[in-house]
Amino acid sequence: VTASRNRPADPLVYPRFEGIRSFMRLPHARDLEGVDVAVVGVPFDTTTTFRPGARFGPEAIRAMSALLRPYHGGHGVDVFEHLSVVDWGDVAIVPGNTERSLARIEEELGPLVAGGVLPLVLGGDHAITLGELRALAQRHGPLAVVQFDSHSDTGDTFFGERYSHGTTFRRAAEEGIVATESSLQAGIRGSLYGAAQLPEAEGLGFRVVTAEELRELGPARFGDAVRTLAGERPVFVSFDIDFADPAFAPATGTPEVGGFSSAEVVAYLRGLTGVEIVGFDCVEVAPAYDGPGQATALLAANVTWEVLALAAVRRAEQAEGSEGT
Ligand SMILES: [Mn+2]
Repeated sequence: VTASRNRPADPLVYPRFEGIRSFMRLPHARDLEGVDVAVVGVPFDTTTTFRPGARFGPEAIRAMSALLRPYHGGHGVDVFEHLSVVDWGDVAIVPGNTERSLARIEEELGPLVAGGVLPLVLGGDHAITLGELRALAQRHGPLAVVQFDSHSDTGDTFFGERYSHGTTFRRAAEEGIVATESSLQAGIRGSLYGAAQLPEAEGLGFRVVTAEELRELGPARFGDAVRTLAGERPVFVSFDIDFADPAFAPATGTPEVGGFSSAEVVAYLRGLTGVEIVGFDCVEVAPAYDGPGQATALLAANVTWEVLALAAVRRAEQAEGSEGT
């Protein structure tokens, strides 16, 4: 038990519409003493290939996260009884330069990861994941990746560029920082550049689960598949908001029809209990295209909340286990 546990402003003292919009109105802090989880913004959207604007994702997600309360009814857990959580703020990226931005992400996450802090990253376009994986692999070795996405993001180059939101997971595989044979891409759908695109992802070793296959599988068997594939490997969950249908998440760079409802999103994430999650990001929220109700940013805030709750459940179980010994 930590002496000073960081938790959100009490929503029954300070109404949720009040206060500065850090994630869940958590303390904005860079002191990692006793901290278990840090929410980190990465406002980088230089490599978007259709609609730009994900640089404003972190602020929009933080704004809607003010709606979240500290108790998770689905798992029956008071998240902040088990975890000390801060909002770290944003990584200072380099607008227009992907490789230097990736280096900045890796550099800034390094001390957090080394200190055993779980980083929950708010993007940003999907290129940022490569910087996160580089930082995490230094501590954990090659990670099992669970990628919720409508696209595989395993292209080789895009208009000659090697670093793009469409090439992230090929670069990660080449760098040996993702254990592709333990990794899975779920929700893949939409028109493709050609017949070779998905076989290429599978050729790298990823298990590709199309949207149709995922629907057939359902949340419980999906969770089983993840636990079996990952085995003992630590897991990185990368959630591209375009996994959700544009009816539920219109504000994204490259929307694809035939996606998942917000209820399905929640169900698939809750299926991941017991998974050792060491890193997470929610990417591709481009708030300029959101409706007046900010549904996309609201969903992204809830996706992050679900992963935070999974971490709390796991921590609670570990505490119970160690009490018995
Ligand atoms: Mn993606």
